[in-house]
Amino acid sequence: MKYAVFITGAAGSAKSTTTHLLHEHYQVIHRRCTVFNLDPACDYLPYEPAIDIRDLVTAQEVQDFVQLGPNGALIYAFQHFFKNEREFLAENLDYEDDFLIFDCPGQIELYVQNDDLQRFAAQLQRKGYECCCLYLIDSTKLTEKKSILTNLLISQCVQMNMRLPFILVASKCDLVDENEIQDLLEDDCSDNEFYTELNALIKAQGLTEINYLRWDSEEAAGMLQGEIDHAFHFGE
Ligand SMILES: Nc1nc2c(ncn2[C@@H]2O[C@H](COP(=O)(O)OP(=O)(O)OP(=O)(O)O)[C@@H](O)[C@H]2O)c(=O)[nH]1
Ligand SMILES: [Mg+2]
Repeated sequence: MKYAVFITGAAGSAKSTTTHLLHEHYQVIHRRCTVFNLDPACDYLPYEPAIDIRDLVTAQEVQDFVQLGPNGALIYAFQHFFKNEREFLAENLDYEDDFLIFDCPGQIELYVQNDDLQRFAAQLQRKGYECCCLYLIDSTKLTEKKSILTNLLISQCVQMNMRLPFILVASKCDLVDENEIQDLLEDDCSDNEFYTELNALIKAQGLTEINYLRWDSEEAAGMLQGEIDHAFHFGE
């Protein structure tokens, strides 16, 4: 079998760090793993990608040639890449028993106004890849009910767009008290009717089942592997 994992989440939510963690872990457990950087705006990566969107186009190059600011340039570069390279990517990604990891950009526009990634995932599926989407939320942003609901709703936008098995992970949990987040998640916000309705919807969707990731934990990579394997029904 062949597998592809899309690592998504808002800007700074630890996508590249998680990609690196997973890549190293797969090497340790002798899984063949290929890593792709799909972020045309990043300056630094903690890993060495096999394919790097920046070798073909960077957000800075777009900014230099087109009248766009940094966010518009990132989206333009991403769309340009998929318009011109989707066939190349799909033709070159055909490794038996392989795990592909895609480190994606954080801009929500790429998921709510654009279906390049979703179409690319569908193309991989046609080539026999099982795909899943891991969505990271920076847990330091989960400090009040409003931000929890907002972040979970944004995660739903990504899930709706990607149409793949979905894994929700709260990152940077070394910086927060997980129990406080869990209490906020379970609070039914009875003093605000709109939040109460939203909360019920989010609970019904199973979105309160978040995995907590702390990079100082020895179990972090194993937890990620377990969740991804579960999404793929790996070994069943
Ligand atoms: N304390 C703490 N910091 C973390 C953790 N994971 C990542 N970071 C830090 O968070 C920052 C952002 O991490 P990245 O992995 O670059 O995040 P990203 O989502 O790839 O960021 P963009 O690509 O810019 O959207 C970096 O300074 C990391 O070192 C964690 O578990 N705990
Ligand atoms: Mg990154």
